[in-house]
Amino acid sequence: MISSPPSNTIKDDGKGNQVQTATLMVEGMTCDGCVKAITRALEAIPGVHAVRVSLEKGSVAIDYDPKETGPSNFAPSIEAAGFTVIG
Ligand SMILES: [Cu+2]
Repeated sequence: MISSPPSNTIKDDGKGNQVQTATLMVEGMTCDGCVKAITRALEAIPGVHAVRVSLEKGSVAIDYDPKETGPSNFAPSIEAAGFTVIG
């Protein structure tokens, strides 16, 4: 399996707000229930705008406002939902 480093990109939402995207590799996601659980857990964090889960890649991409939150808040929420963050 090829492992890639977590990516971190910044873009502008067109309204002058910064939106940053963090991509985490997560182990243990197998079905739509897992996708919903992770999405719900992350969207509950203030400053998280959008969550995109790929079961195929085992990745979770999180769009967030860097003024409000950051990747250090994401892993604990994912793990609290019962999954393991591996990268
Ligand atoms: Cu599941």
